[in-house]
Amino acid sequence: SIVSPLLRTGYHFQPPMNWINDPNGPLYYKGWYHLFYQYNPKGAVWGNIIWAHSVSRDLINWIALEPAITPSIPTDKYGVWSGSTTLLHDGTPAILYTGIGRPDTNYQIQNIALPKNASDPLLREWTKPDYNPIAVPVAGINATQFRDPTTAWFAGGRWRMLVGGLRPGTLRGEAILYRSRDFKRWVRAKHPLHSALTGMWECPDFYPVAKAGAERGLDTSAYGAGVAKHVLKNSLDLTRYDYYTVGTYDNTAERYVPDNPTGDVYRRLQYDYGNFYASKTFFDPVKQRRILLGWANESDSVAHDKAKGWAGIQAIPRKIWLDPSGKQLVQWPIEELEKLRGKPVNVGDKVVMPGQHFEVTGLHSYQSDVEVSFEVSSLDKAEPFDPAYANDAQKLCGMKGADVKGGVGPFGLWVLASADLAEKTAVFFRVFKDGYGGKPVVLMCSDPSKSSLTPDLYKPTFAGFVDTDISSGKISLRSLIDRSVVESFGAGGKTCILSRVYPSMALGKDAHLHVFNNGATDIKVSRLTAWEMKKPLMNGA
Ligand code: DQQ
Repeated sequence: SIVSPLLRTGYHFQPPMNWINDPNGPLYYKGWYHLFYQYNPKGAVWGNIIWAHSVSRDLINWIALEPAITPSIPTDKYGVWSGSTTLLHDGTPAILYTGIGRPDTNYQIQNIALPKNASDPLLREWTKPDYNPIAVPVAGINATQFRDPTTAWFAGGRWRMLVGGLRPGTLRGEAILYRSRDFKRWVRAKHPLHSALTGMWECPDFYPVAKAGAERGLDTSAYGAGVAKHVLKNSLDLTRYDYYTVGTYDNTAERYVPDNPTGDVYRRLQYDYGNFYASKTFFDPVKQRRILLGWANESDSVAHDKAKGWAGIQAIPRKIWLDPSGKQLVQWPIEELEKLRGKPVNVGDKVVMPGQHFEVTGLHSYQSDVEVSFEVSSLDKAEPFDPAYANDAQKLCGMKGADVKGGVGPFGLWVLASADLAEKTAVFFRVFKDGYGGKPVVLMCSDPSKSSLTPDLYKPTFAGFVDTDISSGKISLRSLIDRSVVESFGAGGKTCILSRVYPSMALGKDAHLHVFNNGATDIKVSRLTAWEMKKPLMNGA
């Protein structure tokens, strides 16, 4: 079948062509934001991976540079995989990354690269010092599950960093801890920083956060006064989601203890409940914030990826901080994104009765940013919550999709909808009563089951619970719509879902936007604002 060029995203990060995956080593340096990423220069499938490199003044407009790291030494000859950047004491950035050292086995080794010329703000050339490698898979380490070094932090006279791993012969994923005095010679600690029976931990990330509700970010080495908690994230190879815990880090004992001891296995927190993986944060010293970047793979077939000539995008950079509850993080698209907004279209004080919907007109919504504030008139008709689904939002939403009538909700947006509504992606809430402690439970879903008439697409339903107090009836939703991606933020960024969809009719100017209510209770749109989004500089494409 023919793959429409209108499915190529407009303001989400991507190179002009070919395959991309994990964001690598993001940092701010001498006036520029740098993003490296896993890239196949030869095609739209994973393989031949190198570190491609782009720079930006605002994390929205991107300029592509020459690749930063390519295979060249014995310890990275067969692949340069994911890693991170650390600013050394003299301000020089250092890249730690995983190299593949043997042709046939994915034998993994940690390496370091340094700028050839640290006075170049664009950091165009990188060298690999001769003291490479810095960490090899000795006994006790699974050599093929040992990768993705973190940004290092400095504590008590030593640098520390984590490498993701899987304990040999077990299902125990771990964050293997290393220390170094000089950033050259690294010694493995006896104990991993943390571990759990979850399978391999890819792309760990570890950082401090300021007090609950404070939006400012902290340098990765911050410790003590001003640090409320630490966050540990890992990307689970088995489920392909990014999970995190909030907890306490003791840098003398070299231990991290999650606040919720079962948080690794039950009611696990995810950065995003959709298509978002191998993410990484960095501290932005300019705006004193921590920024999260994550990879969104295609949900399209490999044949389509090849026909399109590209696969993979990066999510919109998100500011990330500790929620006022202290129990979870909150994320919000960086404010620079708002520069792309065109003229706003406003709807206010509009009631949507049970079974009704209305179209938001006056803009082309295929490349847009939509913010809505809903008000639920009453929670009386909310369906009872079945505790069997307490740990399985996705299953619940799979059963109770956008077309399944409910009590309070489903209500929300139909985005990328065709004129006849045969195609539409639903992003919505559904409220249940009698959850934990008798409180209502809010479910947020992204339901792509009707997103396209194209056959054989992978159309996973994504869902997460929203830990918000809905007793006032109020809840908000923001969706970044960009041709084949819908990136949504529920309740001010408490729950996020990125979804890839491939409409066959709801393309370009034929895509429509609606508000719908399939519940039995009136829903008021107290305010909706929608903006068409301009196209930024995107790596020359
Ligand atoms: N992708 C990289 C690995 C990492 C995985 C290889 C996560 O380093 O573990 O491209 O998507």
